[in-house]
Amino acid sequence: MNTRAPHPSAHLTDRASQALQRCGAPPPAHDGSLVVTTPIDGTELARLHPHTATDLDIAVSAAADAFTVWRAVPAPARGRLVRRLSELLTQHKADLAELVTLEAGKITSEALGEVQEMIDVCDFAVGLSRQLYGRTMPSERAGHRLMETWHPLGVVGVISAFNFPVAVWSWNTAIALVCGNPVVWKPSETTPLTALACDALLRRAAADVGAPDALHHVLLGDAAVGEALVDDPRIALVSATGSVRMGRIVGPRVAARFGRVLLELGGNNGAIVAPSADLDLTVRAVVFAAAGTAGQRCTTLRRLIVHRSVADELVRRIAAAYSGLRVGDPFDEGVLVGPLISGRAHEAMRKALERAELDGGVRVTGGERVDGPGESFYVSPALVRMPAQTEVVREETFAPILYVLTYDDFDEAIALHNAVPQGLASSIFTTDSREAERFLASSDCGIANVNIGTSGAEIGGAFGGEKETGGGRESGSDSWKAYMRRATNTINYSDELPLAQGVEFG
Ligand code: UN1
Repeated sequence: MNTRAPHPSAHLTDRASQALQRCGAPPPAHDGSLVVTTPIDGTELARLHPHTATDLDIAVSAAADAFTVWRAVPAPARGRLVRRLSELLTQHKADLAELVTLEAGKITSEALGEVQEMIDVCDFAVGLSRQLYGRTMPSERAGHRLMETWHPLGVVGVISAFNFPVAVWSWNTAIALVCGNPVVWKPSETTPLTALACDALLRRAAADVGAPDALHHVLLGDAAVGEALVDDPRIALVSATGSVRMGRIVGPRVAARFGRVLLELGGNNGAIVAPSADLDLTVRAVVFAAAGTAGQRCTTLRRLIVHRSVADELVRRIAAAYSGLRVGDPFDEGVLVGPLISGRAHEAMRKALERAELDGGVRVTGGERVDGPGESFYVSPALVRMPAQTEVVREETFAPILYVLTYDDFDEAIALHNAVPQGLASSIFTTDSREAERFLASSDCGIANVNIGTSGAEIGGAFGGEKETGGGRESGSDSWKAYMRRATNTINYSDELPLAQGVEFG
């Protein structure tokens, strides 16, 4: 394993503060109770003041007031705000990426990619602002028109996770804004500075185009703030990204007040590798999908289901590629695997590996802690051959562990693939088009790919998954419909009053 210990860095605190201020936010506080550290070496970046339930109440009522103004602004004019945000994100791409690296530990290229994802979704939303199409349907009655129209929904509450601290916010916010909705955002406690930077940029965009300032609010704090958001009847839609455990709480609570919910929960993503697969391409795709972002994407590849005839060779080649991966300081050029987010994440990885070995799994490579400075948790990505899809394989462990299973028969591969509770992303590697099509028709995931990995989706498609992943769809395609209210309109332009279904009344 080619590793390199990151250098201890007292200047990371200054870097965070400067990047934040370049985005137009005030310098971060250092006297609050929300302690922000970097996973790079554990350095304290800030001590922020968490918000209270009263702050939430004030923010939601300001957002609700802003809604009454914003919903009356024509959608293409709302698009101007998002276009300005896109420009500011482009100008501050490096600043935001720096904060993402500092708070989430992503390597620079992936951090920049995440900001690019924000810019892309803004551009998409601007186009959408002229395309919030409804349909017209033929009315069964003469002199009548039947149509549907889409209207702003209300305040959208966004709860986001540490691993995509800004992109997931932007998917929700860019779309919500063009749909006519204000946003109240509770970011992960781990990544509040990136959230404050986004808030500053959006407020500046709003000022530049004359949109209400109260369209956007960030609420920092722990689960209690999230819970208050979930229970607030003024929040029309709660869009929450995080664990299945969190979704089990959020879903029923929002449903109990008949609010709308959009859940983006765990993934336990699998890829099938068929005998005809192009192995050079497969190895590259697998290594990025399984080891990239240190295994901390919801789309990370966690299960590889390989035909017995190619399994030994593929495992050998992945292991060889893993041995060339540099683990270390995500700011360093050449490093491809940054730190795990916390000691807890490391503990979860360690335990999962232990359980896999008890189940008869054989660790081919990786899974060791790699030296890093201060309080940090660097690991080498693990590759584990499993005799069966045991319980630990069916769970999502948010760390770089790739379990390898073998199959003999294609139906068996599909059955194994679908036999997990989660349903986010999936792939097949094959050059047999029949197999590819059968896989696309059979994968029970929201995302199913051919000859590319499970992670790194473009924003133009709808993003989300089935089963325990929660069923929500965000970002592209027609995901915007979740952020709007549909009305069916029947207009009578005749001077008769025929009743539908031929009913006579009087
Ligand atoms: C997530 O991990 O929460 O497809 C989102 C991807 C990214 C988004 C991941 N575009 O990997």
